[in-house]
Amino acid sequence: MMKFPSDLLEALRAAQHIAVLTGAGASAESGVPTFRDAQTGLWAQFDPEELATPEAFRRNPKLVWEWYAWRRTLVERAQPNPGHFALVEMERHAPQFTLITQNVDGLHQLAGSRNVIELHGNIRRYKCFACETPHSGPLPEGEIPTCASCGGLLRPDVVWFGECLPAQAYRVALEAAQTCDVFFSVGTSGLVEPAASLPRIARRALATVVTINLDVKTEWSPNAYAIHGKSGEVLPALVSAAWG
Ligand code: BV8
Ligand code: ZN
Repeated sequence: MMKFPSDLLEALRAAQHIAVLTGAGASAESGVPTFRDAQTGLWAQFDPEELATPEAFRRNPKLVWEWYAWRRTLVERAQPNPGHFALVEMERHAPQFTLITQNVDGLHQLAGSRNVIELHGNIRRYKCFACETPHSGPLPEGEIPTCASCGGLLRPDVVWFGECLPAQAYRVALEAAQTCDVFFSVGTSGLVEPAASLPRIARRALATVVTINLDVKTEWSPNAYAIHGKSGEVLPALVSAAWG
């Protein structure tokens, strides 16, 4: 049975507003490869930061399209894991709860989380590369489907490197980091800006910050808790320790 410091459990129970930022590590136990090791097999020779850019799509739309189609099949096979469900449970206990995700797999919504802030879009949605019109319904056949209104190429509705985040999504995420009582950073390498700054902003705003990751050593300091472990194991244990 995992043990947690009593002051952390008290902070969770007393929190008016809990904010959570998730990264690829939160979906790893659902079988979705994390962003940086998503390059297994066929894609081992590509750098995701090279493929996830508008330049790559302009240069070689077919390659980028195939990469996303491959990742989408992995996502469509994936099911939410106990970490996703623990966040649904946590949302029930916090008077105010803001779930911010960098993930594009839609697994939080599938688990039952309600207002999910998708900072980097969603691989299950498409839009036109030329006119940005969102595409709805099944994808038209063909090598690269085209836009019904302007004939431009369709692209995944995700935020590529060098592209701005959806303004409203980022505004809500920033506001949550600045005003929440407890901020969780779950399964993210903290490399990609501006999402990576959110935990620092929360810390500066005197929130209690909880980091759950495989690449941290467990250490508890006042209002800053690093917990080494798998999010699919730590989150359910923490939620039941705090709220029974
Ligand atoms: C922007 C969607 C303003 C696409 C993603 C130079 C030139 C141009 C830009 C920049 C530059 N320098 C910096 C920038 C900004 C750039 C950036 O930050 N680059 C980095 C790489 C240096 N950011 C941007 O471009 C952003 N836009 O800044 O706009 C602007 C405009 C114009 C010009 C300049 C600036 C847009 C960034 C969004 C990119 N899109 N995804 C797609 O998915 O294909 S980012 C992608 O990587 C993911 O979405 C994810 O968000 C991100 C980070 O990955 P993580 O989620 O952290 O996953 P990772 O694999 O890295 O780590 C997994 C972690 O989980 C690890 O720590 C591991 O230990 C842990 N883990 C594993 N298993 C578990 C676990 N933990 C717990 N339990 C487990 N079971
Ligand atoms: Zn179009």
